[in-house]
Amino acid sequence: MEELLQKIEVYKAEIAAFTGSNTDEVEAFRIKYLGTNGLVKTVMGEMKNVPNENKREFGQILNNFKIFVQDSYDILKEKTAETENKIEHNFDWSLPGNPVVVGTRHPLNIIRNQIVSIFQKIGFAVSEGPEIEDDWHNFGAMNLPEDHPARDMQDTFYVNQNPIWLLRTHTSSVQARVMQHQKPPIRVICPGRVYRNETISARAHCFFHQVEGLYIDENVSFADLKQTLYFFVQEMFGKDVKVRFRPSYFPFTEPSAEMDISCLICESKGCNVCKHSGWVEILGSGMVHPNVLENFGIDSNKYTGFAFGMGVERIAQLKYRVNDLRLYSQNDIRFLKQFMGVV
Ligand code: 2U9
Repeated sequence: MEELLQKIEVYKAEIAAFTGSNTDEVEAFRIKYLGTNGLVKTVMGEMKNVPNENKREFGQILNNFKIFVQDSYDILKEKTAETENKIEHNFDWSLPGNPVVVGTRHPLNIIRNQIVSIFQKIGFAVSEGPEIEDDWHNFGAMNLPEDHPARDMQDTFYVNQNPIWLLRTHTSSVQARVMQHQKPPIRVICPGRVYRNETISARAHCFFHQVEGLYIDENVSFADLKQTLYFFVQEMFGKDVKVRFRPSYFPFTEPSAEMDISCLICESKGCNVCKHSGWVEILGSGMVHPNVLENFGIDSNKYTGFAFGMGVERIAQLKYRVNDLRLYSQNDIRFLKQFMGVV
């Protein structure tokens, strides 16, 4: 009994010295003393060992102890609520918030969006299609029959289970799908990712991005092609830009031409980018080959069309002076954050 009285005194001293002042600490206090397995319960349990003649006196002591603990807890709880309330009221709501880190648009998406909106201004619709294509949509329909030597320039990746499936080498396959389902007039641009079996280096990659365009109607001429592409470069690179066309060869267009613009980096004075020629190549184009029109049941005596294709990386390289293609897909934050704020 003497021992029990001593324990109670120790607990009382402990409680008086308790300094906890937040909700968690006060809750820990409650559990320790007043909880189901708390010290008050344990002390009360000792009553059964107290001789009958002392039970009355002891009952009083234990009861007082219980009241003391309960009162101490109530006071602590009230004080804590008060201080926490005060902290809340003293909070300066005018403080600036924590900055939210937002991502940046990828430079290729910025340029892709710009190209798309320029062509939308002059009435081109936008179409997208699958990246895994069949041989016919990618090659056959584009006047590139099997064993055609021009297929070598567009070697790609094939699906093991069925080699008629391949990763598209250009977005022409999307125009092919448009021609399958739509009658002329057709005026469409097709942005998207394309694949080639190339060794990765600063100047080549096994995937890149294109925007291709197609315009088919009666009386579409090479003059329409030139004026449309001239409008595009003026919108993209400014009114001072000059253009020139060089004859070229593509199996899907005849005649074909590559388009150069005057070098904006050195103002045509000669630099590394234009290889001291004053001109940089930006896209390929031409009049749609009659075979391609006929492949889709379009009468090539009635309808003509022009088509063009450009690499988004190439345009971005000229706009932002990116000299290594690999930077676009390495996800290096130091590269990407330079485009912060460009929309
Ligand atoms: C159809 C008919 C013709 C699309 C064309 C080019 C010329 C061209 C290259 C530019 C750089 C590919 O990204 S690149 O490597 N493209 O030079 N593309 S004409 O001709 C078509 C497309 C669809 C039905």
